[in-house]
Amino acid sequence: MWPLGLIVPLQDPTPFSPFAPERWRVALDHVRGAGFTAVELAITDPEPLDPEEIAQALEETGLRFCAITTGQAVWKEGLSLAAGEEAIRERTVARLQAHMRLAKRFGAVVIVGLLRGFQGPEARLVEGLRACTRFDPDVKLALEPLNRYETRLANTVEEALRLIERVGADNLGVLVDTFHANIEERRIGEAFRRAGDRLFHVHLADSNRWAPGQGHLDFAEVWEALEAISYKGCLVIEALPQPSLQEVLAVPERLRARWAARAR
Ligand code: LER
Ligand code: MN
Repeated sequence: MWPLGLIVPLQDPTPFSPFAPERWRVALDHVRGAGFTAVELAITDPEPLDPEEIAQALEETGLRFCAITTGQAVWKEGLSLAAGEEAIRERTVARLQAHMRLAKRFGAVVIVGLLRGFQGPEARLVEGLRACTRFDPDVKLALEPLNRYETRLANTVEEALRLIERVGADNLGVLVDTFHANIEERRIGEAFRRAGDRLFHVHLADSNRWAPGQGHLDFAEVWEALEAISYKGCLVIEALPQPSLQEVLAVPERLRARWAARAR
């Protein structure tokens, strides 16, 4: 039903992907081989990357490059849209704009997760997001509500939508991650419905950040809500490779069987 993706890092390892960045081309083959049809690339800094090489690898595997996850630059370089220092805010906006240049060619969504920062006045965040949305109105940005233990800025869909309204741009939407929604939202299904046509991207993980089906989250509620809002984007598994990598790679088969059973 929905294209299903996995995360592949290109430059720095991430706990949410079982693959090593230096073997990203082989990783794409594994992703495809497991039945995924899309990929989210984890990119710290797009400047040194060769878009041609990425395009070629994607063409060989037939995978859709659906989103760029950008948060690794927080740990590596201390970037933040809400930072007190103007120079850091400027570097963060420039980095997101570089992501947008790469994303444009592939129709990928640029994710604003941890890059927004841990704390700071919302006005700084609004200003930074506005500078990005205006940079290229044809590239979509997705603000991801993150749980309270990761940031104080935009923990819920409602808070993200309020910020988006203040920014006032059609190319800024929401990424709902079921792991965060499970912590912060009253009802997960309601959160997806509230996002509605502003839902630009989805991360799937269970209550324990393991693959869907390995925790206690009710995904039927998620599928119902996605159908109700006629969601047309991708679903990307952002899970720890627990209890095993095999469980993560088995997700496409398991989910497709479940979706087929729902459709009957
Ligand atoms: C990023 O997509 C995310 O969900 C965060 O929890 C990463 O720290
Ligand atoms: Mn996420």
